[in-house]
Amino acid sequence: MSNYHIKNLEEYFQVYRKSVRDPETFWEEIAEENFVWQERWQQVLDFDLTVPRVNWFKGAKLNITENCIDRHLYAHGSKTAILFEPNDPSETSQHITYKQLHKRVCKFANVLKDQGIKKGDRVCIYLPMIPELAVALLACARIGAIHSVVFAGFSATALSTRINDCDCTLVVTSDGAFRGEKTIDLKAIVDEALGSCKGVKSVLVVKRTHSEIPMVENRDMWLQPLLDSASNHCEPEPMDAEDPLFILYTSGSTGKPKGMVHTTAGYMVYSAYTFKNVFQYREKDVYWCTADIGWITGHSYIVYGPLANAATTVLFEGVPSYPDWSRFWAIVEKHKVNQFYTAPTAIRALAKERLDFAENHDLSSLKILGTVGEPINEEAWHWYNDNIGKKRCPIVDTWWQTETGGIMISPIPHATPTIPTFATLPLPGIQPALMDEIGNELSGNSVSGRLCIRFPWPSMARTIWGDHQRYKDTYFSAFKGYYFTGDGALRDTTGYYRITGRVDDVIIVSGHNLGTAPIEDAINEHPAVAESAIVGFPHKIKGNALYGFVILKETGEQRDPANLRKEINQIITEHIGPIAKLDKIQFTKGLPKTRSGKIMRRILRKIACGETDRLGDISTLLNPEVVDAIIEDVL
Ligand code: 7RM
Repeated sequence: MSNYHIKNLEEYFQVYRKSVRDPETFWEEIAEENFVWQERWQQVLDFDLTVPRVNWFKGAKLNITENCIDRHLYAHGSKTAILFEPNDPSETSQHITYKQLHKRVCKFANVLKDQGIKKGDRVCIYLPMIPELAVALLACARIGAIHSVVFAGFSATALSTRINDCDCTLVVTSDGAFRGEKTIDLKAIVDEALGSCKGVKSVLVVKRTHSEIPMVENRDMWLQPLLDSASNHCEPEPMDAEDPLFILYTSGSTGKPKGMVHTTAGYMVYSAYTFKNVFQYREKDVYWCTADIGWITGHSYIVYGPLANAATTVLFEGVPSYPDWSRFWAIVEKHKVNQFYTAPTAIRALAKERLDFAENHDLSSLKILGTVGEPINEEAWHWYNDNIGKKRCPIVDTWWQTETGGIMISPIPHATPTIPTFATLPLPGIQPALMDEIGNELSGNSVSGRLCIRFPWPSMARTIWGDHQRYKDTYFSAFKGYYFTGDGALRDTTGYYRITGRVDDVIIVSGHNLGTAPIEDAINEHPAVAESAIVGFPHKIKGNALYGFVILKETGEQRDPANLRKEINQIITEHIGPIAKLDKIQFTKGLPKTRSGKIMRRILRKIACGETDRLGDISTLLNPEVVDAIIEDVL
């Protein structure tokens, strides 16, 4: 029996029990048998979750790109590593072999070096979904630079905040991006952002849209000529197991975004292990994850996990609706995709369209379907199962987070029987716990509570960049000795987990995690706005949509509400991006507040959801009378 590849339920239980009984031996065997190391570790695990301090494979030396590329060259050099499918279906797709990927990564790595980038430096990557994006990540990893990918849908303000937070000195971007029918001026956004990023010395620009763009002298350079003259050869930098591999920002419930730091060895081992098992990847399979590499799902399950397993991973530049809603299924047919991984919000959007978009394509290559990002509702699950998987493909409902680095709770296809809306069982090495509100762990089955993890796993984020205290406060303080996820969950009679959603102030809109605080901060900058509070409410396609309660200043009350609504969404678009726009904006005289001055979002949430008859106890409010006023005007 191999720990690395689980094939049936009995094996799962055996492996799981071993992983709990003796986590160190369990992970040590996996690390030893499935990766290449330049130097072996002295200790498998050293940790104290109260500090918190977590070290996996301490003392080991490795380079993740050697594991994702070099070691495959002998047996899989001519195999397609990255299968690029462009936005425009009439543009030819590209098959980048492991050999070609090796060359491209080495060249790019040398260009970074020529720009003075060295181990430990931070590089911001702001690119559309084109091969250079994956190559840029790997090129950073090759030389030990820490990449910080910023999703190319983010605004200039969001970009500059992230560049400054971790002091990036180099930015990789493109002239523009193709997204469906639109062409987006990415470089213009970067130029605007860099107006407030004094630390950035160079900008490397990939040519994609061939738009005319201004180049700033002594800062901006076209990438291609630099690549052309760079050497093919670049030795992989020896990295310590715990050297940071990347920073990826995620919204918090308060304040600025959190730069989650992932380190090298643990992240590699866990993303590779979970990719292999959750998607049951076999040598000739074509695997496709539709996420953007700007999110953790893209990092772990488009780039690192698949490449560490010598897989063929599809990289799609476009959107599901272009040229029409059959695009996903056309791609599945064209490339004979075997594993398909997407988000519930995409499934709901697709399910709303005509069925023949899917029916007109041959989907018989599909073996496994996956979902990630938010709870999947029963209706969407059945639509996916019936019309895409034709009831023959197991659906893996994978629960995890930016902070966890890899999939935590998920079925293993052909081992774990699936039930709609259940992420089912923890993967080997993962020890979930449910807690009640006063911090007691709930034992046994048929319980629900706050979802925590009781023991370290290799790919957990190690800190928040520049703010270890915040890392401790956010994840390790609510329940001493546990990692707190921020999610609620229930464990059913058989021990299966169902994730019920966030218990904090993060709202997931179309699979994007949005903190309410930054959106409120943006709105409050409008000269007519006094105060605001954002809550989520259920939305058929997006999962959740945003509802804003806004108190106007006196000057604002004289103004046309329709114009104000437009301006508020405009400010949000500028500060965060269009994904954070509000679906509903209600102007109100007051917000329900606790005596310590905190807005009671719980009440606003109920109002936004139309559950005004179940507001619960409002007697502790400072101003209970505003509640009735708000209900009267509800949209
Ligand atoms: C991978 C990713 C994390 C949050 C997480 C949950 C929610 C993710 C599921 C899910 C129910 C799922 N990272 N979430 N997957 N909820 N079922 N299968 O999404 O950092 O962007 O978001 O997403 O609330 O805490 S993330």
